[in-house]
Amino acid sequence: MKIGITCYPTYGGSGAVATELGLELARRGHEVHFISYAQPFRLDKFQEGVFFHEVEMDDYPLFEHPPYSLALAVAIHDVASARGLDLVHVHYAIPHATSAWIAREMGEGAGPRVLTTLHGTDITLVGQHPSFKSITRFSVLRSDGISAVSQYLRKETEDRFLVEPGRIEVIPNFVDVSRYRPGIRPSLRGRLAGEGERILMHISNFRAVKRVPDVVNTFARVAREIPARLILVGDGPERPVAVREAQRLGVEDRVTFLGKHAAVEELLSCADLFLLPSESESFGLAALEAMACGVPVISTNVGGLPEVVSPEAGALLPVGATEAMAEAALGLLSDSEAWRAASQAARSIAETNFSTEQVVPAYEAWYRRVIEAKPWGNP
Ligand code: GMT
Repeated sequence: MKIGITCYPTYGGSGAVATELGLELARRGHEVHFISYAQPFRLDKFQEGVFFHEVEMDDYPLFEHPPYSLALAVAIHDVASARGLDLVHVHYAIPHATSAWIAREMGEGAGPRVLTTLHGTDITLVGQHPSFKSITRFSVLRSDGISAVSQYLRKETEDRFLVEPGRIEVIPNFVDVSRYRPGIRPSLRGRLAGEGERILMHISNFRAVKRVPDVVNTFARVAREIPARLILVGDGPERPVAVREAQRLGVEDRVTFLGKHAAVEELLSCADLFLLPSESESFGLAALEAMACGVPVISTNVGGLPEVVSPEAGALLPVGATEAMAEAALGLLSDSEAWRAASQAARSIAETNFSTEQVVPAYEAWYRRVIEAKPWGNP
């Protein structure tokens, strides 16, 4: 198949999943065209069958906000007609589903099928804002296929956008369990933490929804009891808040801010525990990547997280329950048998439910079903 993929190129789960999917589809013999305003952060190496098309934007003094959605629609339309795309698969509805819908209309009956994967805040937060809600619902419903990354997000979308049951498929996020695995580069551990220190890790885009201060708070309680280091990977608006929280709690010398990293598997496989105390999470890709590396996860029990993290692989606790999170962390970090069991369970869940080999064929089957069905709006 000839497949267009549009995603956000920036640090975050939806762009990561879209890129890993495109790369794997190309390995399976498909021709894959990424269309976005910049090269997706995980698209960092040449791979046969993969092309990147940068959306051209002409700035003009009249525009305080250059209309990216329109430029993207034109880029999708141009790539689709020049390369004969069978379908365009957009990740994150806003504005991608709208641009893809315009591109299909521009094809006047010969445009590509449009498939939209919903990732989370495109439905639960940004998509609820009055300035986006009606256009988001309109464009999502006009997609030829709609998928959500968890049962939770499917239900939220059905309820909030009044979508009839059965229209949204659930295809979960996935992880390459041969790349994300335990013990990738053990020598790195000594560079991340001191001798005898346990490593707690958090990876995110440091937005308020991730509750990074809760990560620091949980860590500070753990660090009072055992030698430990917190490694924070990523960057975003809450980073200064996390720095202040570490200073306030007197643990700033035990917290390392590593900034953004595209390849996180080497870091993850050195961790002893992954913390994800988010306010809301439709899936929690970083938790899955940690689990694949055999790292137990302590997360909140919200959104789609219970579909990914299980109590056997760590702990699921209420939002803001940092004391209970610290207790669970100490329980695992001071009992090697319990830690080993959780680590094995984490790896086994990733292998059994979320491997590339299981999930990417589900995307291919979905593509085939959508191509074989009549285009949207043709009864
Ligand atoms: O929705 C967002 O805030 C952004 C998005 C992203 O690009 O990271 O995150 C969502 O998509 C990820 C990939 O499917 C999921 O793992 C995250 O749980 C989800 N974030 C939220 O629901 C807050």
